[in-house]
Amino acid sequence: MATKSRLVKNVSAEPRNKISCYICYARLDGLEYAKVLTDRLRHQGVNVFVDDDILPGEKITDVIQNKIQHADFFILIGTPAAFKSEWVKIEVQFFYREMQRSQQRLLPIMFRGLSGFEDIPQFLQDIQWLQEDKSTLRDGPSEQGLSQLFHAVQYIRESVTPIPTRIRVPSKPEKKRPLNEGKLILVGRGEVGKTSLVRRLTNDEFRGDESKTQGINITDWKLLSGSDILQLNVWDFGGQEIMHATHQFFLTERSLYILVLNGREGGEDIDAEYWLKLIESFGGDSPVIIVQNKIVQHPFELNYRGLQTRYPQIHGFVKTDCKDAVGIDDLRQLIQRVAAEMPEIRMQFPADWFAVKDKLSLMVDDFMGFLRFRQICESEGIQNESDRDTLCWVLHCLGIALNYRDDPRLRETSVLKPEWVTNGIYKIINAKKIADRQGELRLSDLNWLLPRDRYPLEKHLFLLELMRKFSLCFAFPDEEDRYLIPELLGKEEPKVTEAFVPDECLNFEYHYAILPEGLIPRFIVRSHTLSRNQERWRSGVILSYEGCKALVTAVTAERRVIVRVMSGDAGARRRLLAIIRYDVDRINREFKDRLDAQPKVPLTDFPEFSVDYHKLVAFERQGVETFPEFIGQNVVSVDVNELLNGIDLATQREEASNLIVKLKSVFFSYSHKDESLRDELETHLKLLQRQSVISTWHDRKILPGTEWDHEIDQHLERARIILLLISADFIASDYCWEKEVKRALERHESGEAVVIPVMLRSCDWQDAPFAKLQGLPKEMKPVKSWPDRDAAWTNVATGIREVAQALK
Ligand SMILES: Nc1nc2c(ncn2[C@@H]2O[C@H](COP(=O)(O)OP(=O)(O)OP(=O)(O)O)[C@@H](O)[C@H]2O)c(=O)[nH]1
Ligand SMILES: [Mg+2]
Repeated sequence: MATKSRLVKNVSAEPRNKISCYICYARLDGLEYAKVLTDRLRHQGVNVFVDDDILPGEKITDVIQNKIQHADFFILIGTPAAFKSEWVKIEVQFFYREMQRSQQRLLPIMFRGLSGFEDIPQFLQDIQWLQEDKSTLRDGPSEQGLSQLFHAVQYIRESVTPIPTRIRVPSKPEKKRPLNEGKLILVGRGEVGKTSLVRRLTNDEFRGDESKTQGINITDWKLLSGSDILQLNVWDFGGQEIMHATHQFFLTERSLYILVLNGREGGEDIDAEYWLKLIESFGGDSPVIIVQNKIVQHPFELNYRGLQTRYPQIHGFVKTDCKDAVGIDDLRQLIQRVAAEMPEIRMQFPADWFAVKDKLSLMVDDFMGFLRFRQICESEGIQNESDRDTLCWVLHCLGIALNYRDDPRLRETSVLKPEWVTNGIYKIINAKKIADRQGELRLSDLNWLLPRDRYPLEKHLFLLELMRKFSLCFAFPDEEDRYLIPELLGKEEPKVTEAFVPDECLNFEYHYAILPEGLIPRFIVRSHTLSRNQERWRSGVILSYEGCKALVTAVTAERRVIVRVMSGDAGARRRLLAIIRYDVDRINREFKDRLDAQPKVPLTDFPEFSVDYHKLVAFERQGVETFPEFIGQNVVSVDVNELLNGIDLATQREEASNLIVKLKSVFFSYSHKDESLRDELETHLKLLQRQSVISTWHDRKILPGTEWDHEIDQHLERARIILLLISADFIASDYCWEKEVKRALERHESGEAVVIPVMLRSCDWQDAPFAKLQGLPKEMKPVKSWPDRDAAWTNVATGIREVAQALK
């Protein structure tokens, strides 16, 4: 008993300004950590109680209870053994009881990479744990962990007000203050006075000879809001059209937009709509202020109410003149008011977030990898992943480090210098050599297009993928390193289009509610084998197939895509149209039907009038043979069958509606050296795909990140038809030979699949194991040796169709 009272007395005798703690741990796996932690805390002047200073003869539970009662906080070393230990359980129970009565704090520590936490009591689960690496159990607490603990101790020591029972372990004393920083973006056509406005707002000066802004100018502008200073990072974009393409990268959300308009050329409301749509699509619901500049020289009015109804994010209109300093104060005040109300600008920002932001603002690099960002965050004590993500997003919106984190192909890189992106992309879209190649570019072209010191190899893909995200380029299907840059195609429609007189063509149209600019470039990349050596321009393309030619062109003003097929025989024309429709339908689906595309069939005698394709098909199913249509001043009778048969034969429409369930999967086994021939064959098989006779698969369809050999195996196992594309390279390829051919022939033998050798190039194949199989094209004459390549492919496609249709 005496011993007990001595101990109690000792404990109580500790000076009250000395912080005390109790360390709870399991000997089995927490001893090392507890020992080092005890030393380090004692070294910091903390009075530490552990259970090994119990004297012989003392009643253990009494002593423990006493120590816990007198500790300011309770450190729990949460190892798996701890949660199974009866002693730990008792200690935690004591603490829990104590916690109800007094102001004790709990500091639990957990170890990453360990399991066995299923038994944690509920009250421990909803508390912030300090995280350590499991290696610290062997090596002792990390410096990071200790510093967090010391912060917590400090926090307790400095607190005057009663401390909440369960404190969150702060990474540093959690001092937050408002960010008071935001991004102000000026947009508008060239020479409307954007730069002049920035100069007036920030310095109150005006230059009559302001030069055109090249790219982007960024200025810091500080303005007073109550007792706070707000910093706005002002982004002033060059307004010339060539730059619009790259500006979209920087039109971020949660920014304040100033749209500058002039009244000189008329059509200001339309101009306003154009920019407001652009702001809306990139900036979301960011606030917008509309400035009517040069108002003294060219006064003009806008439909305020109409605009504001359609774009509720408009926060006001101001008439200004930079030369005469008219309206500048009003604009300044409005900016200040709107900015001060933006929650993003006012958000509470922890001290360590400020530290990261300041570090990044001072960096001279053009870009930064995600790993580097993580290191910087960690060095400032930001460990938590979701904190890091939020900070990353805020830095993006502020324009300090742009990171397109929604896109897995882009999120690894943050752009620190916007001109790094814009200069690189201008170099690409201004390359004459690429323009000469009809805008086709390979990833490897960036080696000579871009200076290596500023654009290292590993960043080339980032630039192209960024362009792709913003529809500045389009990837060819199944060839991830090959792109089309529409900017490098001519704008003007070539003269050959005049030959496509509607009366002499097979006509088809798509009418759209919204016709996106990227539709034709998307179509070009999909159908590229058919437009090789033909004309391509920004809004259209000529295709060639089996002796016929097709014109596919977008008429932006009417929101239509027009298809005209001429020459060749009727069957070939229908086949080409079917291929075109297959591709256009696929693209329309990529836009998830937001475009509301309506396929239309122009009337044979009045090609300027068209009827709904789906309506015709429905009439046909219901047995309606003719129906009246109002044309100009007259009513004409439309023959359903005649009109539809011009597009595709009744038998094919029937097949299309019946065959879906019987779709046969086709697997291509080929050498990568024959890629372009495989491409051509696939184009010719589109007709069968459109009619839902087959679906095709080859290894270029493997998504990045998947196990390719597993994918290949799966598709090979599932295929009903296996095409062996024969050439000397195919025969020489070990993989094709040993894996694919072997397995294909086994499946053929067992009747599960049909193997068809397709002779691409002449080679020695007579002794090959597939020599006894029926091959294509006829007489096994290599596709490359046919004088008419289309005829060879048609022969192959017909053979495949017959096999597919004969399969049950
Ligand atoms: N009279 C008058 N002239 C102006 C005003 N604002 C700008 N200017 C003149 O208009 C011309 C274009 O002004 P900028 O400020 O360079 O226009 P910008 O929109 O920045 O042009 P870009 O950088 O090419 O997009 C310059 O010669 C300016 O001096 C104005 O309010 N009144
Ligand atoms: Mg300018």
